Amino acid sequence: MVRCILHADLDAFFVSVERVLNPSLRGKPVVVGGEPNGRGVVACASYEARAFGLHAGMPLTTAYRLCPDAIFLTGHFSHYRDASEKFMRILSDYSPQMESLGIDEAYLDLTGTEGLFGTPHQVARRIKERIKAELSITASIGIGSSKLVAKVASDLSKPDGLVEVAPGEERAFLAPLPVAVLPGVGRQTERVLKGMGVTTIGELAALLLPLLTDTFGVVGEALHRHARGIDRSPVEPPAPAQSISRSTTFPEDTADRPFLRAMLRYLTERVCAELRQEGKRARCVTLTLRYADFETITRSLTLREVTDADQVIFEAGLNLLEKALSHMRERLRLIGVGVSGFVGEWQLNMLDSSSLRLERLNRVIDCLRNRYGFTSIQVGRTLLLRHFFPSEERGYLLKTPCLSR
Ligand code: TTP
Ligand code: MG
Repeated sequence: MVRCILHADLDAFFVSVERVLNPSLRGKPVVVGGEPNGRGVVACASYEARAFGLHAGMPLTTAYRLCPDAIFLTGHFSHYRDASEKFMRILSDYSPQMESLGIDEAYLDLTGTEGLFGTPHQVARRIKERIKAELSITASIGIGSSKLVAKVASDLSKPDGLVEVAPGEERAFLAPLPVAVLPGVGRQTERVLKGMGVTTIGELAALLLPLLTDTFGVVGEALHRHARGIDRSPVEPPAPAQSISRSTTFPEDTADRPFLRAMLRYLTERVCAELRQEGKRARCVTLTLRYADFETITRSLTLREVTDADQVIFEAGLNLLEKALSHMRERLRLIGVGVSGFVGEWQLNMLDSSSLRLERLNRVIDCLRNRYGFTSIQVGRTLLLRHFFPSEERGYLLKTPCLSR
């Protein structure tokens, strides 16, 4: 049976949300990622900034050199999360089969939904209109018989576009496009293909399978299929996260121990708030440290009992941190903490009375934070972060907030 897959991706997502918060940014080159003299990279460049060669992943200092007139913003991650949740809710109204990828894109399997919602084209128009009306931002949508074709179509239609590839037209649609638009074709593969005289997908599709498998191994088979527009992968919800983590790069490399402990405590609280929200408890705690020279070390510890308590996970993380600090060889640029080894509620043993007390205390703290903001209630240890970071509704505004799970 021919499937019908829709791929939706928000345009210049972080910048688009910033423009809702501050409409005077419209029509201007805008970069979300940090101060132009900062140490980070571009997370999102507006289309006006892209005209100067700016793109995601470029060091901010390079971005500033190429486009000194751009407006550089640190960003508002809690707003991006809210917008992302609303976007995903809109999409989920049109099919139970949905697969979200990251923060601003998702696939919907619309096969067989025509009787309910109209043609895929009508559904796509409706989704675009609702995103504009409810979020004041634009999305690009691709429709095709596979995830591959739908994604390439939506990328091609950007910004604010809608491209539908009719069944049977897949190969002709892909043929003139450069090989790099295919998923999995990175710089290295692109270079090798160029050496073989192949720059377009049509040229790739003309190559014989044995030549591709000799050159690329199993990846060669995928290239052969994809170049013909064949992709049978199903639309399915992403597997539940196996870990939850938070990390941040410091404004400056540091060896300030009270600051490092405070940062660890704060990031642990963020991790545990999510853990409790998901109704999970964890057994394993992992600390990540990155030195100024980018060498990264991770240290893990397994707890005797599973827990979702800030206090217990912080104790474990602090233990790991103190050990690492005792032979710290230079200043640090990043700290992160993560938990894994989850169990759901039903696997819990009876909690002892001190665990129950912590449990009740943390629920009250969660309620207060949900109502009055994350920094409305703090332990003494994290108070010194006030001198380093401004706070916003959901916590401190870190230089590089991390959305990883
Ligand atoms: P993308 O959808 O890849 O990019 P985009 O929405 O900014 O632009 P486009 O119109 O081309 O879709 O990523 C979505 C958001 O994810 C982006 O706004 C910022 C964030 N992001 C990063 O933080 N770092 C990155 O390297 C990339 C690629 C994205
Ligand atoms: Mg996008």
